[in-house]
Amino acid sequence: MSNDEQPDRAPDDAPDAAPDDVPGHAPWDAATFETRLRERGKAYHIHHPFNVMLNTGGASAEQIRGWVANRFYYQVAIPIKDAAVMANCDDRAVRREWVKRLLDHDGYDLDGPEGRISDEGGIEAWIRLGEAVGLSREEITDLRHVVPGVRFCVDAYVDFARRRPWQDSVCASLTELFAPAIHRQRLATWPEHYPWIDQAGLVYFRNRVSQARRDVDHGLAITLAHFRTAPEQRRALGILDFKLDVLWQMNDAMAAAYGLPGRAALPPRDGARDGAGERA
Ligand code: AHQ
Repeated sequence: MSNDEQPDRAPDDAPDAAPDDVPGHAPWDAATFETRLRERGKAYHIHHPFNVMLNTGGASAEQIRGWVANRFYYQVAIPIKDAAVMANCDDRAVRREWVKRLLDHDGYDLDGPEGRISDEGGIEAWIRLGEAVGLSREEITDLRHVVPGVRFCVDAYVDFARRRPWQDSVCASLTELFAPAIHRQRLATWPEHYPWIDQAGLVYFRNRVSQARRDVDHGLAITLAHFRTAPEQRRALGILDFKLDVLWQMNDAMAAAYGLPGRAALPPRDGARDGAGERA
């Protein structure tokens, strides 16, 4: 069953179902709809055991390096995903705002009326995070550490943005409703738990706190305005559930590869790729 025919992901017996969640009910007003979206935060990957391990000081240097190297694949996919959203979007005002997300990650060098403005971008900042945790630029950027499960999750997200109406991708980006908390959590805990990591490497998280807020203000307004009928609003919850699954499953794959407290990592597969073959 393709995603497009996928039934609403919010089953009527969902734990947060309320009488107005049953088919045929009237659409939620904007405040209620926003509350329903925010209630999904219970499934956000801040609660995943791998993230809890990272942010409570339980991670080894190898687990941190594995997380940074694997999440790099997600980071470099974000501007590609956002370019797909823009390619599908026929609304210039939306694109004028959405393009900021690409620039946040890819960086820019622009000649403005007051002279040149430039920023190295979030991808470069993530590489600096990688170097701060002991990875080389080369082993970060050649993706040698990215495990198949992370790759599949990220590729599914990019493919979603390429195939679905741009408003669906705007809705999917709303996992960032919960992102400022996870970035603040890292900024608050990593220096104490991992003093060996140069704090200059944490600048990505610092930048994302405000960028995520700006993204969410824009994405939430579009989502609340676009998904109007009750079935559309339930479908929006299903889209958010899909993206929450993307983030959660990435952590599952990293936990399998690098272990959790009290749980050993799964042995690497025999004949693991040596990088010689071109990715399909
Ligand atoms: O660094 C992150 C980022 O730039 C984005 C863009 C946004 C999207 O378009 O889906 N989501 C997102 C996220 C980022 N960081 C994640 C993290 O845990 O560091 C969280 C993730 C998100 O909440 O979707």
